[in-house]
This record gives sequence, structure tokens and C-alpha cells, in this order.
Amino acid sequence: MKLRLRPGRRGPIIRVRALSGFAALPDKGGVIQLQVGEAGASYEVAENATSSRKIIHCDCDCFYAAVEMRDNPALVGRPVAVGGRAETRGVIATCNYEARAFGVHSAMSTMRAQKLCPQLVLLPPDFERYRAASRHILDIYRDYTPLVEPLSLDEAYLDVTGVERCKGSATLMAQEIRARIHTEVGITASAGIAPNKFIAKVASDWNKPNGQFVVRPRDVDAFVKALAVKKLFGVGKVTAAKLARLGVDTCGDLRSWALADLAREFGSFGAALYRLCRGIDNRPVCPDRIRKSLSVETTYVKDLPDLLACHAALPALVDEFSRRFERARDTRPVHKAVVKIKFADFSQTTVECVATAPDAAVWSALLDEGHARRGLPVRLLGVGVRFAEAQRTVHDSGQIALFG
Ligand code: TTP
Ligand code: MG
Ligand code: MG
Repeated sequence: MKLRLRPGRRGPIIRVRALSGFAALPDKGGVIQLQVGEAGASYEVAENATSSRKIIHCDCDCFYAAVEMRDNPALVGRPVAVGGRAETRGVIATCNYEARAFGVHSAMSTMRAQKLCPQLVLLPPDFERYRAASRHILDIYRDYTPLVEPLSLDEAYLDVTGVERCKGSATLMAQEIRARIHTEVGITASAGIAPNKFIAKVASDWNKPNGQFVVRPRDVDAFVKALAVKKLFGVGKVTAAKLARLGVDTCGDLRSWALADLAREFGSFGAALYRLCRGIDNRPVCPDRIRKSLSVETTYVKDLPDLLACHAALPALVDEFSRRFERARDTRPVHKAVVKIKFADFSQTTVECVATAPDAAVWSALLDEGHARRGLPVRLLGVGVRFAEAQRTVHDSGQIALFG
């Protein structure tokens, strides 16, 4: 049996007429469960409409390369990439759209990029200038709303619900913001405008570069239905390949899967897939997110068969972690070390212990402990740390510290 309740025009409120033997149990993911008392069976009803928020996702075009072209106009019109040199086995961080026409892209080895495009202008990254541009862009966003959630140096979500500028039109706000980034910072950005974060992020890619795309609430259903599943947040190459094997290419295909079947195939990610393919995403925009942890993880193309293979994979993860840890330059003390393991059957476990610094030996011991819990081949490994809670400041404790 399949039940679908359509929300009224005014919003996502679903009214369930009280019938004896039925109970409506809303859950925080936007899925309403109807429980049938006597039979004890339960049916899920998707809440079709997302909330009536207005979200803008803004993402700069070929960000590092754009800053380089701004600062050296002689580069404009030539294929330009930012990245490490081929001799040091470097990779491309990004490249401008002229270089993309040759097939060059982010994460490609520089050696390959130079084969594809021999006239490529290769520049080393200069993070200080990228950070300065990023700060300036964030100031522009905050001129419109305090609800700005940066995702990286070049992109952010803005919640402009109820903002009265531009006659309250998120579309016009996005246009104005992009024009200001162009004149004040000297680079271009693209934007997606939609009722939730997930759709806004997908939409910002639709008219790149230097464009924007609006998905109105009434168009969400059709937009998501036609969307390739590989565009869903969290669906990487491995999951996309698995879905393709199961005959699922679009979100429309995925909708015929019951929640229980998705949970069986994809573990805890199944519930997220169930909601995302229906365009449901109730995550709020969180300004000033304080990083509570830092971790890196890898999903392996072929499962790691045993503990020995997991230990052999550990140094690469530790290296990658060290690079990110340096870059993040977090000043808070480390509180815990964590290892995450996802087994071949998609079951997942995390093991942690108190630690004051990232330490390969500690992660190695945690790996032993976590692996022993299932002893299956491993599809994903992750290592990370949790940071100690920030010290309470005079401001938020209301007290003056007595000792230094
Ligand atoms: P992106 O926004 O993913 O890419 P982009 O801005 O270069 O290009 P697009 O027009 O498609 O948005 O990433 C932002 C910056 O992050 C990018 O300029 C360089 C850096 N980056 C890397 O260093 N490595 C990577 O693999 C990716 C994807 C990005
Ligand atoms: Mg970008
Ligand atoms: Mg980006």
C-alpha cells in the first residue's frame, strides 16, 4: 500500500484526519510515518514539499585561476591552471574554462594536463590572495543576511528567507550579489536559488560560468525527478556505480525503492537517499560553524580484504590528514583520536580514544579494535581527531577568569 498526502498551498503542513487505529508520527527528516494500529504495519508517506525557505548557493567560477587572471590580465584568454609541478608529481587544483576545453580538470595530474594542453600556463597556488578574495566575498554576502554558511573558500549558502532587499526576490538578490562580486572583487560567481540547500547547490552548477538558475518550489519535484543520482550529495563514484548496477540512473528511478530496501543496501545513507531523491532536505543554514572535528576518509575501488591490507592503507590516510591538519591551522587542542571503518556489508563502526595530538600509532591501535568488531573486508577507512570544546570565554560565562 502506498499513501501520498499532498500539503496544502500554504506550506508543508500535512493534516491527517483522525481515523481510529491510525497514528501519525512526524520525524525530523520530513517523513511522516503512518502506523496502523491493528495490523502493526507501518507505511511511510513522503512530505513532498520542502519548507518555504529561500536559499542561495553561490560558487565562484574557476576560483584560484580567476584570482590569478584578475591579478595578471595578460593571462586572460590563455589556458591557465593552478597546481603543483609535474616534476614533483603535482596535481591540478583548478584551471580556467579555456583549459577545460582541452579536457584539463581539478585533481588531474599535472603531467597529464600538460600532455592534453602543451601551452597550459601553470601557476603555483597563493592561498593568501585566495583567502583575501574569499573574505571580501563573505562580507558582500553578510550585507544581505547574517545566515551565511561558508563551505569552502569559494562557496557558501545564504538563507535569505524574509530578507526585504530586492523586493524580497532571492533571484534579484543573487543577481545583485554576483554583480557586486564582479565589480568589487574582480571575479565571477554562479548561483543556484531554491527552497533548500541540496537543490540550491545542484542549481548553482546549472548555468556555470557566470550564470544562475532558479528552482521554484513548484518545480522542485520535476527538477529532482530528472536529476542523475550521481549529483546527489554523498553519492561518489562507488555508490553511483552500485546504483547503476541496480538499474538506478535518475532520482525518478530511485523513488520506486522502499525506505527499508535502501537501508538494507546502503545502511544509514539509505534514509538520506530516500529523502534526497524526493527533493527533501531540511538542513538549516548554519552560520559560523565551529569545526568540532577534522577527518579524512577514502572509499576504496576494491575492498581491502583483511586487517593487513587496512594497515597498509593507513599511511596514505595519515599523510592526507597531516596536510589538512596543517592547512586548517586549528588552534584548539586535540581531545580524541578516531578511526572510522565501513565494512563490505555497509555496516559502519567508529572507534575513538582520548589523545592530545594526531598520532599514527594510536590510529593503528584503534584500527585493530574496530576491525575486530566485524572482521569483514573493508570498503572505507577514515582517520581523524575531535577537538576539545572551546574554553568558555568571559563573554559567555558572565564571569571573569580568576587565573590568567
Ligand atoms: P570548485 O568550486 O570545485 O572549482 P572552481 O571554482 O575552480 O571551478 P568551478 O567554476 O567549476 O566552480 O573549487 C574551488 C577551489 O578549490 C578551486 O578553485 C581550487 C580548489 N580545489 C582544489 O584545490 N582541488 C580540487 O580537487 C577542487 C575540486 C578544488
Ligand atoms: Mg567554484
Ligand atoms: Mg566550490
